[in-house]
Amino acid sequence: MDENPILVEQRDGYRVLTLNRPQRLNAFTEPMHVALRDALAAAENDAGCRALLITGAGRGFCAGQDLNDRLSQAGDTPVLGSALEAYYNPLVRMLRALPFPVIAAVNGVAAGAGCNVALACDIVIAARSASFIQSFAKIGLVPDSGGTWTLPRLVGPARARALALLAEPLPAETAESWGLIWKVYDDAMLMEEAHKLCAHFAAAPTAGLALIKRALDQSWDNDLDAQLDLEREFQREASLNPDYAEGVRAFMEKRPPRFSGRRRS
Ligand code: T3D
Repeated sequence: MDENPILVEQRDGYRVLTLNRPQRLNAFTEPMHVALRDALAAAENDAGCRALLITGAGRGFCAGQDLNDRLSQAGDTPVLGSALEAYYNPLVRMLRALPFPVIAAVNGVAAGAGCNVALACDIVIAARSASFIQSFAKIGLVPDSGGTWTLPRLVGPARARALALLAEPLPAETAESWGLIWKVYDDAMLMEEAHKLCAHFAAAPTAGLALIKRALDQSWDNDLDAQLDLEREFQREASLNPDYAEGVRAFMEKRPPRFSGRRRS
């Protein structure tokens, strides 16, 4: 068993989680799922954590499910619904619901569930050498971890279909130009840029950002009328947070704001 399938690093105002099974391109096993779930819960419970950075150790980001755990004996076919219910679905739900921005720094190949877990993060940046692969079709599976929901919304139905049906690697630069991800950086610059983003969010009005995440997610289910109502309610809630008053004061006084983030001041 791997000793530390998830490395956790505490920074000033944010945490870094590194998927750490480099010999298998950080493919998911049950212990890795459990460690990741615990690390996400710990970050959520830490009021001082205002952003999360997820990346991979070694040359890959994540190659999806570890297929060593899915090799079946003759006559013994693994049935996968329960693995999604127990691990992948809660992981994606948890990432979407975290009350602060989650940044994926895709340092290398992101395949299968590894690709879709990255795409479930709020901001995805990638090394120029990275690639994104919906590998599922190559082994007779269906994109999971939210892929069938995320892909058409990010890149439109034509590209989503081809990505899912062909399972071809999509180079990071194309992923950026298609709007699948936010930005591509030279490999040597990726982590520096990722830390810059996190440091920015560690000083941001976190409660307001959490409302932005929820509003954007809920917009997919709403018509314009319902979304306008939701914006009214969320704006009301945002304005009750002391960070709003501080933001306005700082602007008027021409100084940088001092946001309380997740702590009520
Ligand atoms: O099962 C369920 O619970 C349902 C959920 C499913 C979710 C899924 O993610 S299904 C999709 C699973 N993932 C894949 O099918 C991807 C398999 N991997 C690849 O196609 C390739 O490895 C990559 C395209 C990602 C990278 O290719 P390349 O040439 O850069 O590297 P490589 O040589 O293939 O891999 C390096 C090592 O990692 C290699 O081991 P070795 O030969 O050096 O000992 C390879 O076997 C291992 N590895 C890569 N991906 C996986 C893996 N080992 C186990 N599981 C993997 N997914």
